[in-house]
Amino acid sequence: LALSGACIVFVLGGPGSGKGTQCDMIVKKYGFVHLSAGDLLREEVKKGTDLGKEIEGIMKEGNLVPTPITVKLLREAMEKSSSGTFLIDGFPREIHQAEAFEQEVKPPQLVIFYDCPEDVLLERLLKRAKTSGRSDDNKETIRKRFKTFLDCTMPVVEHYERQGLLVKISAVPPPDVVFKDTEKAIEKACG
Ligand code: UP5
Ligand code: MG
Repeated sequence: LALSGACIVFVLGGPGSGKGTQCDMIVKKYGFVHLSAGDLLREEVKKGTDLGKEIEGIMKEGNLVPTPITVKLLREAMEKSSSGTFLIDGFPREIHQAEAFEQEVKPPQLVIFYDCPEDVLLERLLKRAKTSGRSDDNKETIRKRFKTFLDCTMPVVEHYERQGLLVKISAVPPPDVVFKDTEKAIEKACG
């Protein structure tokens, strides 16, 4: 299979923790392929298809889109690319999704977790809301996104911690400081 030689890095963290920001910096330095599950879902919403409308409703509630949809979008995006290392940003968001991806694609080599308290996340997201145009960047949906993260995604973080694949990085300092720790994690696991 085309993806059997790929290196997978899962990039996890609460809403607004800086997953996208750090992935952009990783791409600039290392040239990896960045796939944000949220961005892929938002592209589907933009198409205005029935599937897009279903996804839109789920995201507005801060809930998780069914696993087969997200895995299919990720897989298709990966197969379009020839590169060896993939940054999978914002996925898997629950244990079942981790299992599905590992079975259908392959297990990750590294899982980065950007750790950040909720008050900092809320401030960032409300600031971004002024310009993001994201329908989930409002106080009510942000609260729901936090709850989904704690209930569903933290167990994934703990799962990979037990497997020794997790690198936990504080996402509180400015982006360039966070990136120093990101570089260390990448170079240790993928260098
Ligand atoms: N910022 C970034 N880093 C900073 C720093 N160190 N110091 C100060 N400010 C910093 O950053 C957020 C904001 O903070 C920006 O303004 C940035 O400048 C600033 P960003 O890099 O965008 O953070 P990120 O973690 O990417 O935040 P995002 O909002 O994208 O995270 P979410 O996890 O909430 O969003 P995502 O797009 O991944 O998912 C959205 C929804 O899609 C989910 O709620 C869910 O409904 C659905 N979804 C699924 O169902 N399944 C999936 O697999 C994926 C998504
Ligand atoms: Mg993002």
